[in-house]
Amino acid sequence: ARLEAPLREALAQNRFHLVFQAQINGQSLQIVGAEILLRWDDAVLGQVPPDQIVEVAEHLGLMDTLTRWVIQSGLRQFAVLRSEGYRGSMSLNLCPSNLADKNLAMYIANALEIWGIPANTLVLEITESALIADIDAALKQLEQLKSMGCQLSLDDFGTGYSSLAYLRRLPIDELKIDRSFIQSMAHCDKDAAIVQSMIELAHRLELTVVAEGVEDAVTAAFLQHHQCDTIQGFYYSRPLTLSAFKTYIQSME
Ligand code: G
Ligand code: G
Ligand code: MN
Ligand code: NA
Repeated sequence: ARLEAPLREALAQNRFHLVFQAQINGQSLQIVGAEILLRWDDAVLGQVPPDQIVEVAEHLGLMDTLTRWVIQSGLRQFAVLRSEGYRGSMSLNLCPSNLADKNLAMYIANALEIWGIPANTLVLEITESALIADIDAALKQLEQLKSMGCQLSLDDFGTGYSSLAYLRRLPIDELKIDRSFIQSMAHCDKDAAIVQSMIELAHRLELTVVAEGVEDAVTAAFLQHHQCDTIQGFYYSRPLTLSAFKTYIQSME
């Protein structure tokens, strides 16, 4: 309840911002994408974590509005990057109620057109829990996004209820291995074996595989050795403001 009034006000007064975290190709070490993450630094409350923002926004029935703000603001900044030569993809997080929002795919189609962004450069990250509520409605939105040409990514893979069943049912392009596996694999043989098997599974299903939460060189080297396509984490870059992300791109060229 403490967050409800401030969140309404922050949304009305445009006080959120977005940060960009680089995604690196495991073989070429080039930047191939960025995940957009929501941030809210409130004068009184301090930094409010995005999962809390999402929880309160859902409770207030403001999640559709917040997601539309993320889409517009994210694609506007993505258009700026593209105009300066950036050719990577951009990933956005969707949450459970977003997939029950029947107008979301159309909204995204319009936003892509307004900002002149090819649909196949936009990746929508979904979590398994997002699908439990109403799988048929969710599937309909996902099929529509897919038919527009957007890419779909299964986020936090390995932590949900029935990961493998979803892999079979959903029209996804990418699998993101949850960072809980990645962060312990350097000192836990079981987690290392699980990660290696997830990479193989993804490739057998012709999916791109992303490791998130990579924080050290040993982990990055293991992932590269086992042909993980994309690596994301503090080892390469923290989530950065747009201008810091531009500087990071230049430093990697
Ligand atoms: O950026 P950070 O690690 O603090 O994110 C914490 C959680 O909040 C993650 O699960 C992430 O997916 C989620 N999150 C971050 N930004 C957004 C957003 O714009 N929309 C949604 N729905 N979730 C987000
Ligand atoms: O659930 P999702 O994958 O969207 O979560 C993304 C969150 O993970 C972001 O809040 C981001 O700040 C955080 N994150 C990104 N890279 C790392 C990392 O290397 N280590 C840790 N601990 N968190 C990370
Ligand atoms: Mn994510
Ligand atoms: Na994740």
